Amino acid sequence: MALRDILIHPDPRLKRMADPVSEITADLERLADDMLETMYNAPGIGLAAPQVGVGARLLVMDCVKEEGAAPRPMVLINPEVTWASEALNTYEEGCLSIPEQYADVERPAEVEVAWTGLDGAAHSERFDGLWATCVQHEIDHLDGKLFIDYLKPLRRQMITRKMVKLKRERARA
Ligand code: K1U
Ligand code: ZN
Repeated sequence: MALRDILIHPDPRLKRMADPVSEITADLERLADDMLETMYNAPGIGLAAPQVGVGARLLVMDCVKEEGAAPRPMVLINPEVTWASEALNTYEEGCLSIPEQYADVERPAEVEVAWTGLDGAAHSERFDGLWATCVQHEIDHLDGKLFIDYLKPLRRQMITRKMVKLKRERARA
């Protein structure tokens, strides 16, 4: 397993629609392992392949937060929201591609998601709470959408300027 570099916004690779995965290969298994390690190391609760520069519809997540609880690493290939609740939930979201910036985002409180697992089997599950927020945030990444795209243009521009500055500073260091 290896840590992968996480792309920082703005980057054109974060704005592209990711391609469906057509075959589960050893490379894809390695990518999923690396992404889980990168996510836990960050630390984060989710990570989508475009964030590590891979334009494939694959995401990982683990929203278990309770101290001492068993982790639940999940790998979702070609995930699709098949049902969304009318009830909405607001959560203060962050993003590993937009470090240290947080904002309230309103999304469906519950979603049902269908996906293919690393074993090639079809899965479907209803998510709520933080899991629902996270899986929608990650599927947005696969569609080239960031949580700041839900904000007013001025706030989005301010955050983007901060990220441009951060990238410039990191490049100099
Ligand atoms: O996709 C990402 O950039 C990961 C992101 C996922 C996410 C966070 C909050 C709401 C929706 C989706 C993160 O993991 S940011 C880091 C974070 O939230 C966190 C870090 C350590 C402990 C708990 C949470
Ligand atoms: Zn994100």
